Amino acid sequence: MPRPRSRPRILLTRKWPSACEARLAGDFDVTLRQDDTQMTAAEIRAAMQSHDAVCATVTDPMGAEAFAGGTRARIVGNYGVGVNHIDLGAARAAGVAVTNTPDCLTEATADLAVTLMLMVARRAGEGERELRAGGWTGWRPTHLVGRGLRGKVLGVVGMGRIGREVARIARDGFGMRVVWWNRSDVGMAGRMDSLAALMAAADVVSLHVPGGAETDAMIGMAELEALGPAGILINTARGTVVDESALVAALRQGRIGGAGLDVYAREPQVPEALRTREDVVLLPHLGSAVAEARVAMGMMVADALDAFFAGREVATRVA
Ligand code: 8YV
Repeated sequence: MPRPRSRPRILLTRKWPSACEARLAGDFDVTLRQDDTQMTAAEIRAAMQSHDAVCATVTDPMGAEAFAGGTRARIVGNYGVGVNHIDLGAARAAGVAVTNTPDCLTEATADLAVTLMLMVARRAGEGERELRAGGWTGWRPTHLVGRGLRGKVLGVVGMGRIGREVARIARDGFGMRVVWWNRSDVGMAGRMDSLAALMAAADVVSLHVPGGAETDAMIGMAELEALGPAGILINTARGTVVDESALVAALRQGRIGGAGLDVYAREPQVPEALRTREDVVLLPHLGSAVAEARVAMGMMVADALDAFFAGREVATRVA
């Protein structure tokens, strides 16, 4: 049967799980970029002129220029919860709606923060690298001895959905005491008066604030010094939340004990000064990389587009 011509034209900037692509293809006239390369700002701008909806990801630069001078696109469906790569003010001014994918990736991202915590504390990355390089000479009592998490203090910075889930796992699963810091009160025990107080109280700090101007370089040398020489920093939020140069300096100078990172200020660039250190665990932005979560994210974007083009309320609208 020929497809009606009036179907909205939508672009997926990256390859999505097949089930999501198939569903979108059933509802819309879909442009798929199967080469799955990162788009440039100019390509995004052109896509906003040639499509009714652009389904973006964290790799797509959507600054003011993407919305400048009016666009054919009336909605950006972001595949991901973080929208710091999208100029929401410019979108609003241009009358373009923006949606995101909350909730469905909370557990996946929280689990990865805990994975990093354990990997750093138990020196799992060091051990794996040593073994693969053929350097393991056999068991010995003093080999790669790490630290336990039980009874230690976890400091959660940002008590949104993901921060709260990390706190729950740490408390219920590892017997950690949880302190937290957040712009607003979330009504749980352990609230600290300031970020400085949290950094000083915690053995492990996990970051769960959004990216963007408000949190840019929120963790600098003063915060890292307060965490102390045995302290561990975990970042699954956005790379820009941490001053990467200060982090490298703090690690070099022994001012903190280690770090577990999933995100970086200039992805996919990771400073060599971090890549060559044994006391850091580095993952390539895998927070939501769980099959079920990735399908749920795509379906959530599809729900948003269906509702939007049918003129219904969109539950996941952020602009
Ligand atoms: C996503 C994330 O996979 O949802 C987010 O904000 O950081 C990731 O886990 C990514 O943003 C895809 O756009």
